[in-house]
Amino acid sequence: MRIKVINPNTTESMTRTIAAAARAAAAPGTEILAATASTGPVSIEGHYDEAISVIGLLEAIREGEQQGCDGYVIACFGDPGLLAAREMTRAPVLGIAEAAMHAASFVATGFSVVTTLGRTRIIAEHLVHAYGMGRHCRRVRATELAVLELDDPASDARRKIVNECRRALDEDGSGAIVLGCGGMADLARELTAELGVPVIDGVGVAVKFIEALAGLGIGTSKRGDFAPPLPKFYTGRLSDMAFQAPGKPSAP
Ligand code: 5HY
Repeated sequence: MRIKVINPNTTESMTRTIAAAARAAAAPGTEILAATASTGPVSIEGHYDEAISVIGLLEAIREGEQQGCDGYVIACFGDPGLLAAREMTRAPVLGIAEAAMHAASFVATGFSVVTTLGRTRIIAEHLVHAYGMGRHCRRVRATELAVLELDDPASDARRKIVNECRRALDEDGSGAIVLGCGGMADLARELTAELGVPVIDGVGVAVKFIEALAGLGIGTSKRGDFAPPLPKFYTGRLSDMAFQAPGKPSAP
C-alpha cells in the first residue's frame, strides 16, 4: 500500500517531522510518500494562508495519482483543501484534524485540542462543529506558539504544549488531548506517557485509518459533490490546474 502524506506548508523540516510520525505508524507493507507543497506559505496560520496552500496541496494530489497512491493525508490541522482533494481521487483522503478528533472520540468521553495561535484556535473550533464533534470536544486551547517555533529548540515549545495539556486535563474535564498542528506530530507518544492519557497526533491516526479503509477496498465516493471536477478551461496563472481525469481531456 502507498500512502502520500502532504505537508501543505513549504517548510521541509516540518515535513520531515510529519514523515517520521507517518512511518512510525505505518504497517510493514505500507510505503509512505512524504511531500512538501511546492508553492505557498512557509507556515499556515489563518484563513488566507490556508486558501493559498490549497494549490500546492492539490498539485501534490495530482502527482500522487500518477504515483498510484492508495490514500492521502493532509498533514495540516486546518485540513485545507480536503473536499477539493476528495473530488480528485477514488482513494481515501483524510485531514489530520478530522482523523484525530474521531480517534479521540473513540477513547474518551471528552477531549481538548491544544494548538498554536489564538486565530488557529478559532479555525479549529469551526472544524469541531463542521465535523459534528461539538459534543465530544470540551475546548480548543491555544499555546500562542507560532507554527515555526515548533521547530526551534530555543522556543521552549515542548514545555508550553505540556503545560497547556495539563491545564486541559485539570480544567476541561477531558480524558484525551488532540495535538492541533502537524508540527507537533513527534510529541504524541512521549506526552501520552508523561500525562497518562491518550495524546493523539492526527498524522499517525490518519495513516492507520487509510490503511483500514484502503485495505477494505473503501475509497472516496464519486457520486454527488465528490464526483470528479467538471472539464473546463482555466486561464491565467492557474491555467495548468484544469483537472485531467484519467484518460480524458481536461477541457471540452
Ligand atoms: C499545521 N499550520 O498543522 C497548521 C496548524 C496551525 O503550517 N501546519 C501549519 O497551527 O495553524
